This record gives sequence, C-alpha cells and structure tokens, in this order.
Amino acid sequence: MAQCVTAFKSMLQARLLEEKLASLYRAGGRIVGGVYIGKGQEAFSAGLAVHLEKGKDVYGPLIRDQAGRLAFGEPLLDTFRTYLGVITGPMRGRDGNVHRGRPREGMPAMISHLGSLLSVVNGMLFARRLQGRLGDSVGATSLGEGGTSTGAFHEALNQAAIEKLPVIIAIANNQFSYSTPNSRQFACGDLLDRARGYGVQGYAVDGTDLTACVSVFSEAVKRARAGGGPQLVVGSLLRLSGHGEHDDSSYIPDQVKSSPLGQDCLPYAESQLKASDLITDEEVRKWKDEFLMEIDAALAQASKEPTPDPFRENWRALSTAGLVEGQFEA
Ligand SMILES: Cc1ncc(C[n+]2csc(CCOP(=O)(O)OP(=O)(O)O)c2C)c(N)n1
Repeated sequence: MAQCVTAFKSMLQARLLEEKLASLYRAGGRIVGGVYIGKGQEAFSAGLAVHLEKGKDVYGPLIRDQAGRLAFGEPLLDTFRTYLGVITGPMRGRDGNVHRGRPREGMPAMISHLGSLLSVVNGMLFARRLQGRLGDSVGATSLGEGGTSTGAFHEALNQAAIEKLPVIIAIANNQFSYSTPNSRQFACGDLLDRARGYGVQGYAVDGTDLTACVSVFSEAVKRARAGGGPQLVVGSLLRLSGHGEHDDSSYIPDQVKSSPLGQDCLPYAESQLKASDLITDEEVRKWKDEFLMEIDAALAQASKEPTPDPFRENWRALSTAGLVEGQFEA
C-alpha cells in the first residue's frame, strides 16, 4: 500500500508537469516539436514503474509514461531539457520531446511508440544474462494496443517467450491508436490472446484503478523476478487528451468518454487513498505546492541553458559518446 502512495505522488507530479508542457506548447515559441502526454494513463504507468529499481532493473518508457519515468527516478529536469532542446539534456539537444533515456541507468531512449522498444529491452536483459550479471533484475516496457499490431512487437514477444526473459510488457489499451478505433485495429476477442498465442502469462486490469494496477504489476514483477518469463499486462482505459497536443481527439465518441473507461485515474486514486486513510487533504495540497515549485524551478533552469551550436557540435551518434550501458566512455 505504501507503493500506492508513491505511485500516486508520481501521477500527481506527472499531471502537473504535463499541464505545464501543454500550456507552453499552446503559448507557442518555447517548444518546437509536438507535446505528447499521458493524461488518464498515469495509474497504469506508475503502477508498473513503482515496482522497478533504478540501478538494477531496465525500464523502457514510451510516450504516455511521464508518471512511470518519475516513479523510476528520471529527473524532472530531463523532461524540460529535452523539450527545450538544450545541450545539457540527456539527448544533448538532438530531440525535442519524448525520445529520451539514460541507458547507463537502465533506461534506453525511446525509439518509436510502435513496438520497437521491446526488442531493445530484450537485448539489454539478454546481454546481462550472457555476462552473468542478470541476477533477479527484470526489464519492463509499455505500448499501446495499436503497437501490438506491428511485426516488431510480435517478433520481440516471441523472442522474449523463447528466451524466457524476465520482461514485463504493459499494454495500455486506450481504445484508439491515434484516431483508429479497436474495431479497425485487431480482430481477436481480447488482447490477452496476444499473450496466449506466444505462451506468455497474461493479466487484465482496470487501468483507471491505481490500487488494481499496483497489485497486478506487483504479481507480474514478482513472477518475472522468480524466473517465470515474460508477463503481459493489458490495462483498459482511455487517454484523456489527444494523441498529441495538436490533436483535439474529436473522433472519440462522447459515450466512450462518459463510460467507465473514461474515469480519470488521478482523482479516483486520490479518493481511494483518502478513504483508506493513506493520504490526507493537507498532504495532497502540500505535494501539489511542492511539485509546482519544482516544475517552475526546472523550467527556469532549462530555459537558461544553451541549445546546440550547429557549427561547433560534433553530431556523432550519442551511443559513441558514452550513453550506452558502460560500454563507451564519453
Ligand atoms: C512506424 C511508425 N508509424 C507511425 C508512427 C506514428 N505514430 C506514433 S504513435 C501512433 C499511434 C499509436 O497508437 P497506440 O500504439 O495504440 O498507442 P497510443 O498512442 O494509443 O498510446 C502512430 C500512428 C510511428 N511512430 N512509427
């Protein structure tokens, strides 16, 4: 239950941070690329990451995982430094939004949202196994239901299953892949069929319910650590925003928005945790104030920092400049 409170704090911090990013995007000028947020998916994201240990486990977060990133321990400044494209950021100004990571700390940089990170996480785990240093560490990544239609996802899931890799795959079924509804995305009855088809353990969870998410991921991580191979968790929910801030999501019918899938996980978690006497109104107010101050301070800091100078920058791949897990020195 203590993990629910930790996850809740990451959810709250992520929501406030992403509100700031969205307002910077709308104001124009500061953020050059798109802004992609995880509103409505924070419980599913943090519910997984809260079980991972930075320095021991591998975590490959995607577009909707700001809450998971914070729960795993990614510094707040990484978000602003990447969005503002400054050279102090983890991608040194080469990316303008979500393709950031810290591979040395077990967090590979996101590639595409569409299933390509699972094979990277598999590879990191497999390398550790070959080097005899896997121990009981696990890897985890997430993707949307649309991503489960790609060849990259199927190949990587099959590979993980055959090699019995300790990987947790969190599929956030938010009903729409950009504007494509599930009826045009897959014909199987249930996304858990994806797990059955590859001989992988599958779980279904209400992705709007933090305590349910924390509990199902606790079980999945435990089994993966104990040698049970890949664990695939499907969370049902809705993204409460556009695909990115440029998208008004007008293709999502009102009746879906007002269904249980559209429940906002943040106020729901707050009411659950208050009802269980785990948090108080006063604590939530205090955390909000603290997070808003931290967010403003991080934005002010990143705003002062320089973007790359195209004439002086060495544009070699970052992997050769020390980003990869201890293999290259800067
Ligand atoms: C190969 C490729 N094609 C298209 C895109 C653009 N794209 C990024 S995310 C996305 C939709 C993803 O839907 P889903 O996997 O359901 O995740 P969600 O956005 O719902 O979280 C698309 C079409 C891409 N990144 N890569």
